[in-house]
Amino acid sequence: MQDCLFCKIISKEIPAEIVYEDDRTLAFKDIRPAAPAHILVIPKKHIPTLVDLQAEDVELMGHIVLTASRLADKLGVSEEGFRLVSNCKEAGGQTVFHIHFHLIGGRQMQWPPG
Ligand code: IU
Repeated sequence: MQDCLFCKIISKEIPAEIVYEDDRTLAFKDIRPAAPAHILVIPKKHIPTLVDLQAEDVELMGHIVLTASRLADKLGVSEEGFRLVSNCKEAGGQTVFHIHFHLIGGRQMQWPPG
C-alpha cells in the first residue's frame, strides 16, 4: 500500500533494522524500544487492523505468532518470558495501520497495561 510506512519498510524504501524475513513475514527492531528487546513482527500483506482480518488470514497469523516465538528464543528472552501484543485502532493504542505484533522482553512486564 502506497502510503503505509510498514509497507515501505517491507519494500526497503525506508530502512529498518531487520532481524528476520521470509516470504510472508518481516521482523525488525522498533525505533522506540519499550524494553531491552522490542521487535515488530508484521505480515507482508497489508492488513490495516485486527478487525480487517479474514478467514483466509488464519494461517498467516499462526505463522506470525510462531515466528515471534522463535525470535524470542533467538533473542534470549524465551526462558524468562516475554510479551506479544497487538494494538487495535485508536482506543487500543494503534498508531501504524498495518497489523503488527510487538515482541517485548528483557524486563519484568506489568499488568494491566496502561
Ligand atoms: P502501535 O502499536 O501502532 O502504536 O506501534 C507502532 C510502533 O511502530 C511503535 O512502537 C513505534 O515506535 C514503531 N515505529 C517504528 O518502529 N518505526 C517507525 O518508523 C515508526 C514507528 I513512525
